[in-house]
Amino acid sequence: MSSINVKKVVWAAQELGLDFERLEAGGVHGVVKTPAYVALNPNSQIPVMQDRDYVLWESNVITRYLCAKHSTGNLYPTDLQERFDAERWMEWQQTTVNPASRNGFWHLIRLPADQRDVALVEQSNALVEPLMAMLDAHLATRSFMVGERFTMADIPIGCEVQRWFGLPQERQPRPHIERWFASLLARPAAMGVLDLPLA
Ligand SMILES: N[C@@H](CCC(=O)N[C@@H](CS)C(=O)NCC(=O)O)C(=O)O
Repeated sequence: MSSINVKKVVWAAQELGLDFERLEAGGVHGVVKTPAYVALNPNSQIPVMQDRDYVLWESNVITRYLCAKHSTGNLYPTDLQERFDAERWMEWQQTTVNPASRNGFWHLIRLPADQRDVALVEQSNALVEPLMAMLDAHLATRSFMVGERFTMADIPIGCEVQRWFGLPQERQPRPHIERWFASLLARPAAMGVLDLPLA
């Protein structure tokens, strides 16, 4: 499983102890352009989730839905400010860190060697390092993204950091992110997600 967005959903489902069936699609599996798949997700992207008759796409939203349905008051905070702290960091992952890190991942991992562009990797790194400095400072004063317990916010950021740490290149040391990420790796529900190679 190589999609960061699929990883989030699988990890959330595992944290929640859900009994789920996973059908491979996207990338080498194809499927996403078939009429049956497009009917579920007109974006032709993975992941898509089906809960009986209810269909949902957008990985962070699926993560929220599963946590709200099965873990309100825990993974999905009920306190409004705690909940929106979690929402804020999930949004940051999707709208700020992921676009910044995209070229680094594609040009070090995804693309064939003859299509890789070192300049684009360097540009991406220059965007990501300050974001990692910010995340490191945030985690210096709390155990998890939103205080002292694991919540839904740790899932997308954890998947993003797994990708950043997995890139075969030098990076600045980030002791607080490293401590937090080690605690995520120790979670049984993160196995089959955070422990897998990037590609
Ligand atoms: N914002 C969407 C993005 C989904 C997305 O970009 N999915 C990629 C894989 S990470 C995809 O489906 N690419 C086409 C393919 O794999 O065939 C989400 O978070 O679910």
